[in-house]
Amino acid sequence: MTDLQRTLVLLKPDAVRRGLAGAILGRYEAKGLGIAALELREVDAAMADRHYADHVDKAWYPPLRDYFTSGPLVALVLEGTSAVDVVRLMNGVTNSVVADPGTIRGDYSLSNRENLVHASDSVESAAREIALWFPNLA
Ligand code: FUP
Repeated sequence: MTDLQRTLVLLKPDAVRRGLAGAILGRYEAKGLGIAALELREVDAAMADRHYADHVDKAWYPPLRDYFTSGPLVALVLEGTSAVDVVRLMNGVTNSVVADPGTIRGDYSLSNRENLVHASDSVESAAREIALWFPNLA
């Protein structure tokens, strides 16, 4: 059975600012994931709210939105076998302080907010997020 999936990945503004976009992208490529789309993007507050629709009412959302819109990010779609779960494992858990060494967050971040990367958390989320960020992707 093949399990070819696509997932929406963001190299968030801290990744670009810190010059880590290439190193992070290289990890995904070395794993064997393919790039289906990739674009440097400036994100406004309305786009942040659409992307984080599940979080907009949370107390920690306003500073998250400020961070998310603080500079350019790299939006991309990765594809490959079990891409949704594979990328989440590579990224590590949300709070980088406790993310496993060897994961992107575990190796490069010490923050629960500025944690470098976003990746869709399910096939359903991936479909929604890919449609939001890359509406013209076939
Ligand atoms: P993740 O799927 O790992 O990106 O995590 P969530 O969807 O739960 O949260 C989205 C983003 O909100 C995280 F990447 C970081 C931020 N966040 C905070 O700023 N504070 C929190 O307490 C939890 C998450």
